[in-house]
Amino acid sequence: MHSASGIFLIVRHVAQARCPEAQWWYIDACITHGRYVFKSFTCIYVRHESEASVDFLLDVQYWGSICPRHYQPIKDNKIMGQLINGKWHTDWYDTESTDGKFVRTESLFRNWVTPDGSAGATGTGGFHAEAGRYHLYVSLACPWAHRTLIFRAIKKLEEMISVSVVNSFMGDNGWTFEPGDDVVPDTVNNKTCMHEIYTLAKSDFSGRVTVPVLWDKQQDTIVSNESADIIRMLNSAFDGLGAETDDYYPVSLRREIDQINELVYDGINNGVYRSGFATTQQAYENAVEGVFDTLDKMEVILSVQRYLAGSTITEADWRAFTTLVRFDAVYAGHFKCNLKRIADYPSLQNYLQELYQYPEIADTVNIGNIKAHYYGSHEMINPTRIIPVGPSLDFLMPHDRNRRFPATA
Ligand SMILES: N[C@@H](CCC(=O)N[C@@H](CS)C(=O)NCC(=O)O)C(=O)O
Repeated sequence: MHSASGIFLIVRHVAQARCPEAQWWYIDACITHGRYVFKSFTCIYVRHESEASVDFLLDVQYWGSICPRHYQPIKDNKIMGQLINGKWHTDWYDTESTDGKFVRTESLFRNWVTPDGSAGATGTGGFHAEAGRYHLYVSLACPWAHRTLIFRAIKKLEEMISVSVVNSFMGDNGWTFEPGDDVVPDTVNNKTCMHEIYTLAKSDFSGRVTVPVLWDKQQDTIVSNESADIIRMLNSAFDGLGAETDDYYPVSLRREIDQINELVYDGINNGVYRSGFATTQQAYENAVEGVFDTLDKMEVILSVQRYLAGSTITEADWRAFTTLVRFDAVYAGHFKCNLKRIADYPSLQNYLQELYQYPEIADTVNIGNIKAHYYGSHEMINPTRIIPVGPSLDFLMPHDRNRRFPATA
């Protein structure tokens, strides 16, 4: 195939292995000027001039001198998306500028629901706690979204806060409500993709489209997309409306909880992602070392006290739980955190069983969905998308935490 200028480019569309339309593309609009350089094989992203918003992932066999405005080299066949000025782009996390390290981006909607609608720790006011006003968008696979489902359950907020559950597969369009196992469609905004919820709230939104999202049905906007904040709202804002009044962030333990949260967030919540998404050996090894240092520390803490912040269960335990419960099923294998399993840590395993058996919790855990998401969606880690059969897990085995640490009160 030849362009008008005689410089040519032959490419094959490889957007997804499952794409039924895999075919050869001829992108002459991208070839503008310059020296003709032969290269044998590489991958590039090309944005076709005539379809400014569409990125093609191309497997380039021969390429001429391509206008730098129209391509950016990418590392691998990695697809995942984000919004840029309200437009959806399929980009994987950029680890090139950080020596192969995965760096999590900050959540951008940081308002708070409060009992009287006054502003919370960040953001603006106007989000008064009311039954039926708020909606949660979650993934059953996501450990951050799982935190919010746990708080909705243990605070008995199911009747007050409605929920939509995305499809476990996160592909070209990011999180979607495409029909599939466990999906609870978006009956609030009737959207198909999670990125449409973000652009409903902010039409020129730029950033990653993450779950969980707490949506305000009254102002038609996102209150927050930060799970750490959402669980604090659920912990107290609805107490006056009939929520369970147990307090998982009591004033007397805040210092201990904050300290544990920091250790657990860096070490394991985010640590397993830093391991799994690392793209250099060094970044991976550093991350894994941090994960197991932290698990070792947690094992020591839990061998002398019942919960992470002392003798009372707190949000610190729920924040650790969502990583621990996924660990042997996905982080040990898929994210290569494989020095040990949680099952090899006696106190952590015993503690994990206790938390799993806490009222309302087991129903929030869906290991099948978790495995389907991680092994099925991260094509650059698991190109075959084969989901391992094991490990066999039994979180219902009796624990003896109450015998080892009897209540003192
Ligand atoms: N800091 C956020 C992180 C949420 C997050 O990263 N969620 C992941 C799912 S486990 C996600 O939606 N990722 C999509 C993406 O990064 O494009 C929170 O805790 O709420």
